[in-house]
Amino acid sequence: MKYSIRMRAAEGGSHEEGGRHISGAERILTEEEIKEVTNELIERALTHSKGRPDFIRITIDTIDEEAIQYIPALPSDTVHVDSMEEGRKEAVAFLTERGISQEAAQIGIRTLLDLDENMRGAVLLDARSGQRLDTKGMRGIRVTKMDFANPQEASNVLTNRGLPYIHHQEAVVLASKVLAAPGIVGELCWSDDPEYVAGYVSALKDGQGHYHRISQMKPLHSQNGGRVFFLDGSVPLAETIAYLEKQVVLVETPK
Ligand code: WAQ
Ligand code: MG
Repeated sequence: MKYSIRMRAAEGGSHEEGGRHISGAERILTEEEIKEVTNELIERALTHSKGRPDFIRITIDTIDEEAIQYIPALPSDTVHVDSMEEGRKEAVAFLTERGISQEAAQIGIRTLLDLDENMRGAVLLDARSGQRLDTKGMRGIRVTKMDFANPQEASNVLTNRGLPYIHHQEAVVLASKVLAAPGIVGELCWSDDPEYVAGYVSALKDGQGHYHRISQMKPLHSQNGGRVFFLDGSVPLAETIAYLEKQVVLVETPK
């Protein structure tokens, strides 16, 4: 039996009451692993650099193992930039080389820069017009029910590759699921954690997805951050959202 574990934490009340989003995480675990990892997630929520939450919710559901989809991890590379301005230009260039319009890519960057508080989920934008497609306001769409198929092995592989950061490792899982979703052709992200200035873009080229890590997307000590998913309109919006929120996905160890 496997379980989906999700954690979200906020300050100033729950998210529903307008509390400020502090942190969230999702894992897929066996029964033996649940207790230990639940403790880790609580510890992580309580010691987050964005502040101390007064609301923490842990949700645990069983999952149907027959429904698990196994997908490869996106291959990744890192580009080192000298400034956040250069980082954002690099993000736009990567996305526009992969079929996302200049306008949509720029709107994506602007949307994240304009956030004056953190969202819990992502903003969905049309990859051509840049128009917002979801109607979730400051909540956004939250991707859940995903993990590495073999978290320890995946973490070792990425650590040996010079990427020991939990931010990176979790982002590879999320980005791999997101780009596997029907109708999604790209993503833009940088962290809302004040000390983590790296971000990434991902997109498809000739059907192959790629994760492009960018060393700087924002100033140090800033809590600005978020996620934008770009959609091509090839499937109904509800189908994309159902995949993001409900499909159980395990990501294979990066090659
Ligand atoms: N579903 C949708 N949106 C999410 C989710 C999720 N499960 N988790 C986070 N977000 C959104 C939300 O708006 C957060 O405010 C924002 O993303 C940033 O979340 O390779 O750590 O967890 O080194 O702070 C980039 C890694 C790390 C770059 C990103 O995001 C690299 C990161 P954080
Ligand atoms: Mg964060």
